[in-house]
Amino acid sequence: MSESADRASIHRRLEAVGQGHLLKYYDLLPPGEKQTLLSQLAGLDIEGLPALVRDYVQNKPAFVLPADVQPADYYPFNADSAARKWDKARFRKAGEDLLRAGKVAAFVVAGGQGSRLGYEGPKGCYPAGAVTERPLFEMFADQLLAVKRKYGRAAPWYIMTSPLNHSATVAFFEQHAYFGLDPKDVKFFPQGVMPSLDIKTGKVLLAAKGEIATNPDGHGGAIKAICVSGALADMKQRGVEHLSYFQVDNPTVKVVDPVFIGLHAAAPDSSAQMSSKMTPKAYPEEKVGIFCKINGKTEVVEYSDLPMDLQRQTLPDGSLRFIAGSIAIHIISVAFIEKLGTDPAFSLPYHRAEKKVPCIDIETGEPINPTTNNGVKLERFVFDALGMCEGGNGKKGSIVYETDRVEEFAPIKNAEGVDSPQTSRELQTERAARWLERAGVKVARGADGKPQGVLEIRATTALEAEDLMGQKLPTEIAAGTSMVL
Ligand code: UD2
Repeated sequence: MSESADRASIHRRLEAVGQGHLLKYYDLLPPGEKQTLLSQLAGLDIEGLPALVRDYVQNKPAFVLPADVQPADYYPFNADSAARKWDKARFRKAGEDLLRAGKVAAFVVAGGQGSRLGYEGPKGCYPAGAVTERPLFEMFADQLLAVKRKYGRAAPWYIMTSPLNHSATVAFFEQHAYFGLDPKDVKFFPQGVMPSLDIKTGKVLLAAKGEIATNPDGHGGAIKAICVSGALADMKQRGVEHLSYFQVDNPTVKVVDPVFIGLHAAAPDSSAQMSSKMTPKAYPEEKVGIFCKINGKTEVVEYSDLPMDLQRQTLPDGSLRFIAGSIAIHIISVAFIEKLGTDPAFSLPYHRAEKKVPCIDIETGEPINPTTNNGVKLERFVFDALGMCEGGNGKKGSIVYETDRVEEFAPIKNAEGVDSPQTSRELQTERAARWLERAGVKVARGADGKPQGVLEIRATTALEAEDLMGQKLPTEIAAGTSMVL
């Protein structure tokens, strides 16, 4: 079809849904930009826009808490706990066998915009090592180098980017020679985007005269993106059966954890479709999703949707009843992704967020840098797929495994305060100190119990505390030491 026929047909479709303004500046654009705008518009679900505007701009979806909401069951970190005894060694072996057989891949979602941190560029490039300031991506790559050495088999690494940071992410890996990984084991693919909508009118915002404003479609976009990008075919061709899913902002995450993989794949109550890690909430108001059992199925309820009286409820021992906070670490089976992502009827719900979206004024064409929220962004969340796992009601379902916050949750989200580079450095140091103390090293701690220095243990030195045993270590770490092992 000719460009003018393309334009005419898209214009008709846009006019029919009240979005004709998107072509207002079309005739003024240079030829290349005309084509780019038409392709961007052709990729939009134009006929789906009125429903989105009605449901998420003119109205706000109301969350209705189901009647039967219980705390989710979980495998406690301490496998000898009276609440639930389980055989950690057995599941570790099951997970290690899968790693040795090449059936596990690492999967990081790195398509987010990282606006809270105020860092320009892909968040994975952020300097995160407590002492070395190595970028997040390098910290994960180090783990994968160590995993290959330990299990004799490389775990491939899938990296979900977004169209907004894809080339910058790939260029970063190329500049750093893939941090020593074999490039054929590192696969990048971009997630989809959603148009950003004007908060008052529901009109799609224009980022420029020739470009609509979009946002990545949420980490839930991963399921479709894996299927359509060729990543699924690559996984199947390699024989990968399970994806170890994590977020780009957490430098201490275990990129692959044999115990968790083993539980997911082999626990009697696991559907082996999608499993999750949790840490006990630090306090009732902590802003993390909460694992609940809804009509017998494990699901995450957003903190803002669980009534505060439930969040504050305690058990006789004083602990929180709804204690299982989501730290966004999952194992997802490739078969589950294929089942969902290739089903035409599959979709995850949208979640609405009000944001400041730079755009142009449709009337004048002048750029606007808003100081208050002017846009609605729609995102899908991957944990909404948990309720789609088969089982529940006593049958096999989705399992949750407790982990220790210091061991694997030191996220960098904000420039200052909670979940900041400073708190992450402290947590990385605390974890290193614990590992060293377990290996018999004396670490100087202050009156507040915190290590008096900054410590970092590279994953290539130790993936877990046990890996330090038998290594040549200092006998003592004095106050004020800044040390990398
Ligand atoms: C997420 C969880 C929260 C808790 C916390 C733990 C949600 C909605 N909330 O909060 O419950 O588990 O993490 O750290 O998930 N991303 C993409 N594409 C997108 C959007 C995000 O890849 O379109 C990635 C992003 O790059 C990052 C991760 O998803 O790796 C988390 O994104 P976030 O910063 O929006 O989530 P956060 O910290 O609000």
